[in-house]
Amino acid sequence: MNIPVKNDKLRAWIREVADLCQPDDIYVCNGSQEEYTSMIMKLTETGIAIPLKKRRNSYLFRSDPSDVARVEDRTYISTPSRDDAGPTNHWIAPGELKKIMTGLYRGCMKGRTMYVIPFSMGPVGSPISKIGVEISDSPYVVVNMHIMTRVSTGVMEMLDGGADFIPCLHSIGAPLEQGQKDSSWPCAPLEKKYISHFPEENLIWSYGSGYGGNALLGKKCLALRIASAMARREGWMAEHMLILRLTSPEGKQYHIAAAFPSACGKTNLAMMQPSLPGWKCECIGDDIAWMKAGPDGRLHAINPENGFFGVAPGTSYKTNPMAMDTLKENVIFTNCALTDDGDIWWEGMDGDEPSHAIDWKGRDWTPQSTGEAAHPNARFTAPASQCPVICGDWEKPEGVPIDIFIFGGRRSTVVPLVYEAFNWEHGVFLGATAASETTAANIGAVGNLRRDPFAMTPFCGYHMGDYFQHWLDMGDRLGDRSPRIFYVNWFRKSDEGKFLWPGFSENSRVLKWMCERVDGRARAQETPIGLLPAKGALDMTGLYISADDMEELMRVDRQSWTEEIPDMEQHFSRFGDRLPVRLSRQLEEFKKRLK
Ligand code: TSX
Ligand code: MN
Repeated sequence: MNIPVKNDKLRAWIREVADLCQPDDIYVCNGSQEEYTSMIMKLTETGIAIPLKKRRNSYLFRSDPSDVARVEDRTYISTPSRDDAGPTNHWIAPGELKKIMTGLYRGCMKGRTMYVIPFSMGPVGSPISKIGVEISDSPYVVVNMHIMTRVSTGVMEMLDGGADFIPCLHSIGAPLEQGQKDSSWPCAPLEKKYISHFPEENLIWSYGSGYGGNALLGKKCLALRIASAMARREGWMAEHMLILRLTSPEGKQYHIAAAFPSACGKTNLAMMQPSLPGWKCECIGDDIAWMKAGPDGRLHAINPENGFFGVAPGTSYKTNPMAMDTLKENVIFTNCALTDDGDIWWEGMDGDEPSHAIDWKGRDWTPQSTGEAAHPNARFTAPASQCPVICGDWEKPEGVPIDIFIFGGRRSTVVPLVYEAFNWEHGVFLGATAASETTAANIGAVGNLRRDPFAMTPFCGYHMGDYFQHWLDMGDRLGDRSPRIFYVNWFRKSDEGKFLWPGFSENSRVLKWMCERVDGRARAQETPIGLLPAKGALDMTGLYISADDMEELMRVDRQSWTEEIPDMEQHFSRFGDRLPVRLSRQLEEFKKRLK
């Protein structure tokens, strides 16, 4: 077979994979409009993609009911030494895992086309960007990669010129026998699914799933798990963070990167529009930040992605109007409901629910039906460039200088609205102990406290203790040019169970205080947990919250914080002797401040 590829490593890899997987055809993608359109047309003809009358060039896909989310129990960090993967990752020895998966890959693309997808994570040619090549037998993956990454002939030209790349092998694990009828979402059963990472050779192997983070390998697999391991080796950072630019009425720009566990509204904050007059907020990214020290000694961030792969249910004009306006055309929807007039729908959308729809499993649905119309993890895939508040500099190759890091979680009690870390090391302690209460979006019981350090638990490609140390090292390197670190909780409730803070656009008041702290203009009061806004320091103009509610929102109760300590100690004990001494000292100092 003639493969139009000049890069020797890539040619050899394509040959090797084709020999193993035995596809009927090989197609090398160029990322063009025509390619996207022709693939979508084929998917439409076979009934796999459902065109939406109400949204131009937009399509609905329905996954197999067993293939609806990332499979963390089947996700592996395969380092030669088990200890190097750490306590938060699943591990199988590279030799053993490759043997198992090679067996699965043998002949797995029979009856299918093998697509070769060259892509850039980050603007093509940026010094912070990386090239990947995904080989996949899923046309759904190809069209999603077109939106979520930069697939282009420019990338192939760089590869032809000898550029290095990260190989990402993907198969849905469903070969077709001669004459066998295909299903609309072929995949393998759970026990044959493997999402594998070999960080010491920058390699990704995924088998058996066609969904999201299991299959679009540029995102969680490359841009977080593999990139985090590369970043540690190379002295930069790959973080599970949104990036936004806030501009003050005076025109001063502040760049903020924020990490939250799932179900805290990260995409909503990334596109938030300030309620404070004169303040402007622009989106740079909603999920991942790659950051490197620039020539100015400051930390510069890029969004390695090209689109948003967001959770649809709960997204509305009330919670995120800018996302809703991003979704008007050129969107792929997965596992949303289909309305009778040819539009999508999901729980939490504005307005009345439809009196009839087709649910995510393809069955008739009415408000009287027992289950949801859209799957709770239903997704939209949309180009970032379509976001009305995408920042003009979002593709700047050198990135934007980060002033502020925010960590946070969902806590109905104990944790106040906002506080600032005393210093970088204390900020790393806040990130390392970040916790969130589980919601219906998590598996297991609702309302349990779960530690999710830096929101990286499922995404760190190496030992979490070493990751904490890398954060400390970055602070040492950046010195007085380090971003300031804050912790927020939008979700504190009153005794009556009412949210104390209105959230959403009103969060701009909290962000404004952070900016003023950076400029040395806002007052803070010292407490055992950190620096809280002094009385009157939060701009509350035009927002009424009773003095009692405000007091409760900001309250730091020594007793309840003391009750958190055993859980923090247990959490830290997981990391054994790889827990940096500076963090155990932070915990000891915290205990002393609480006395
Ligand atoms: O995304 C959220 N943010 C950040 C927004 C920029 N959510 C949604 C979380 C689920 C993904 C929030 N929910 C936020 C928030 O700041 N705050 C809350 C809690 C809340 C919910 C509703 C109201 C007030 C607070 N008020 C009314 O419904 C009227
Ligand atoms: Mn994410």
